[in-house]
Amino acid sequence: MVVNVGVIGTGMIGTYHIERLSTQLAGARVAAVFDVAAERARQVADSVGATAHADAHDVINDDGVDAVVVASPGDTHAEYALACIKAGKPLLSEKPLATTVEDCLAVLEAEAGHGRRLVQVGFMRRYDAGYGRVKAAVDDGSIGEPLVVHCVHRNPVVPDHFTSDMLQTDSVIHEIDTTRWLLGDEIVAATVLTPRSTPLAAAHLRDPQLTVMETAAGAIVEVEMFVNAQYGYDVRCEIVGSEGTVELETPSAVSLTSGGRRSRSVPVDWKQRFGAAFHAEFEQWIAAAATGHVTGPSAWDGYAATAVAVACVDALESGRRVPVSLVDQPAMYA
Ligand code: ISE
Repeated sequence: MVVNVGVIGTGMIGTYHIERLSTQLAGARVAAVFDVAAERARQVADSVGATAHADAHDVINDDGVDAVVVASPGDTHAEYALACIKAGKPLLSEKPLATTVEDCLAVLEAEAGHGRRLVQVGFMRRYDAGYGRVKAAVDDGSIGEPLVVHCVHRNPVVPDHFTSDMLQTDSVIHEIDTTRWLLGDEIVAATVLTPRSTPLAAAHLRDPQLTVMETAAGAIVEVEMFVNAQYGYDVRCEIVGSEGTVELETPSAVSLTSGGRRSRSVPVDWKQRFGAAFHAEFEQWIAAAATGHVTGPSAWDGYAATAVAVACVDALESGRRVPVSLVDQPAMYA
């Protein structure tokens, strides 16, 4: 079966997904697209033989569309997730599921009303082979009880529209999700420290930021988030446990020894670092969408991540430790 996919948003991440769906994945084709930039949407649609619609809801309600990828700006995600659930179509929503806790809860309620999962949130790091090995080591007890998680997340540069809050809502949100998933534990409080900013960041930006999160089981997670690190794209994660530690390796990094020096390469950007993870994520989602049984990171995961990210923004702005409390988990996500 070929899954006919509608894509909402033909910006950078949307076109990245469209290219993969059109040229690299068996079992899927892009049938329809929408973007507020209509001319760009038309060009992208023409290049893959899809229809460009004038409204995102026309993509969702197109009878020729079986499943939807939402890659528009974050504050539109909840509206489109609700429309997909109403239409009974599986969707892969880029993170965040929604920008507010209230909107996330509305999506949870709608999905519960539908009675089975339709929503997958694009936390692609869960499909990275290295993170998978870290999780296996935690799950099989190799490191004992997880006590501390050290994370580094560095981007070489960010676009001008990037704000201080986005270090949390757009970037640290990956560590929020991977921590919950790796430890099988919820985050219950967050504090954000701000060292002096790099002179290479835009004047309005607090960069870097150090986020310290506490989990329900008592582990501490610290994330150094730095979006103007210049030298490359660098994501690290080490979990210190009661009986050992496990550390994420950067896949296919090259170690070069020459002229009395040894050096290792660093990925240039998130596409290079996580391209294989995006591929695995889409392969799995297409197979799931074909059966109508969605299995990846859920609307609950999207809700929990947004709840923590919102607390992190509050912690950043107030300088205080901000507790996080979640509603009871509906049975369908257990
Ligand atoms: C961006 O939106 C991503 O999702 C990247 O994976 C992350 O590294 C970056 O910091 C975000 O801005």
